[in-house]
Amino acid sequence: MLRLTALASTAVFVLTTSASAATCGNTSAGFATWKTEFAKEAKRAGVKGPGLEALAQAQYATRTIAADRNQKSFKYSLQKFMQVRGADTIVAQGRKRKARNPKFYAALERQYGVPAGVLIAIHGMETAFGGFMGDSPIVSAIVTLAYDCRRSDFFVPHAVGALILVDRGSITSATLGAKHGELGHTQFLPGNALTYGVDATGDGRVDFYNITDAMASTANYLRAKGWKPGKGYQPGEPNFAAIKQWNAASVYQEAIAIMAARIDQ
Ligand SMILES: [Ca+2]
Repeated sequence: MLRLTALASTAVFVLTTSASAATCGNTSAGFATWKTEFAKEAKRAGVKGPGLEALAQAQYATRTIAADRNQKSFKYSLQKFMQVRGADTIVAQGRKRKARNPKFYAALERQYGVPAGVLIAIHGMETAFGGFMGDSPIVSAIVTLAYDCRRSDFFVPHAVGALILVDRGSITSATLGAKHGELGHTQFLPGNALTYGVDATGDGRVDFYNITDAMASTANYLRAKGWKPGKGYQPGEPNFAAIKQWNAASVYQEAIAIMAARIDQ
């Protein structure tokens, strides 16, 4: 959720807003009509049969809208934030995860330049290493946010992204994620999942609920955001800029850098 502002600048689709754009709404009342209108836009953006079917089946996501309207602004100090998010536990578990699977993380660093600590810290922070990846149906959540008038422009490209992910077999109507449609081990928004997803297992499918695909996709995202292999990632060092692209909150960015360094020690 914190990531949304940062990602606003990295929307992956350019959809022409025309007079025919579907009309947003602030209650469930217009949702069915909107879906019919939006299906035309989605089709123009390249969504095929399975994605359009998922759109038709999408339900108005009441819990998502409630969460979206109740977002609190973020005022923790770095120290408090790290305490609340269990940084010490993430570091301790992260070191064990790295020690258990050194070849996997070494291979990711060879390919993308991103060290294990950064990927593991993000994984720990986003979902407690896959322990909780959300309980909201992604397509319904993201389509509802695209329909809702509050931030329609931001979410429309992610809704289209989610429908294309359905077309490609990465997700289905039933796939669960966070309340704003973030999916998988590291909670990509759907449009970013589509752009940066990597099939690292080689089974022909980008599966963000598979740790191999998810971690490679995360490394690929950071690399695409300018990660420089072998350079530092603390504040003031070259790769901190890439971490900033992951999440807009400065305490989150600094916490990731600190935890990553401790895991990489
Ligand atoms: Ca795969």
